[in-house]
Amino acid sequence: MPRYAQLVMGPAGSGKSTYCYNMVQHCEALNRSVQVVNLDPAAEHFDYDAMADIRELIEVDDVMEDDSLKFGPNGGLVFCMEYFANNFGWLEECLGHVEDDYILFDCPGQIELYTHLPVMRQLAEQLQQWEFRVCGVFLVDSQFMVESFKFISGAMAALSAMVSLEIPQVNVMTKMDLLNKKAKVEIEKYLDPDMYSMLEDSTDLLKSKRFQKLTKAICGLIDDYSMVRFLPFDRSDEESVNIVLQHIDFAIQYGEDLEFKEPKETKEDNSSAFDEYFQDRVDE
Ligand SMILES: Nc1nc2c(ncn2[C@@H]2O[C@H](COP(=O)(O)OP(=O)(O)OP(=O)(O)O)[C@@H](O)[C@H]2O)c(=O)[nH]1
Ligand SMILES: [Mg+2]
Repeated sequence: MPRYAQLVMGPAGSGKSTYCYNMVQHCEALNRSVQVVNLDPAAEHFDYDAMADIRELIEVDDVMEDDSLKFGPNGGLVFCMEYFANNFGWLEECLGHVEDDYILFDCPGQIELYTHLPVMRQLAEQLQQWEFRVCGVFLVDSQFMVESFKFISGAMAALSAMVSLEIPQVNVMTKMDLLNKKAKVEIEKYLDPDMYSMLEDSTDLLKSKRFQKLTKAICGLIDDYSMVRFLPFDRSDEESVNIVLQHIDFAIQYGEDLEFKEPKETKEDNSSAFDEYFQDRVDE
């Protein structure tokens, strides 16, 4: 039986720990057992019950207090993650081996972990060796995505993680519940964007021809990868949580080998819910 994992990644404060908590709640309502592992050695607070916590292995504060190392918070975090990568045996022991287990890994927010440091890739490879089917879930805060420039930057960060990890990835825009009506309509074009119209928005603002050319090349690159779709995550709307879960399940083929279990609450068919999500919000 395969095992299933979500690597919940994204910049600092994008909502990773909250996503894990909301996803566990949602899965419990569906009578699905999902566990969370905290992989942030600097975590101060999260609402879920962690099945394993990296702080039992190593903590950033301890590393920073070590006078022989002299690290600040970011260097300390990198040190912790490298230490973790050299001690995957700790994680193996914590995980044990439960058939068809489904685990969310709440990762740290330092963006360099997803751009050029090898540890997240090593983790993904290690999980695959332990028979996990792994999906990257890259979160970006919707508050920072409502302008073309910000969107391009968020999409580049997500692309960078996708290229460096080489696992299926679902991109998610979080905190949709915080957007007002107007912003919800505005953001629709960023969920499944046409990079070329976005390019026009950006180039109007750019005076320098060189920057226009660079922006065009970046938009072309994002378009070539066809990975710019973001799913909206609104924790106050079960349907939007369910759509995100369905996409991830599909990416890791969750459920193919499972026996059917009756969900606690009967859900309606959500096949067209993604398209209807915004219409409902606008109609409200
Ligand atoms: N309204 C709302 N607030 C959210 C949501 N997700 C996260 N937040 C808030 O955003 C802040 C950061 O959320 P976290 O879940 O800690 O974010 P994180 O990505 O785990 O942060 P780091 O681990 O520090 O990188 C907290 O104050 C959360 O309460 C959401 O979907 N809606
Ligand atoms: Mg967190």
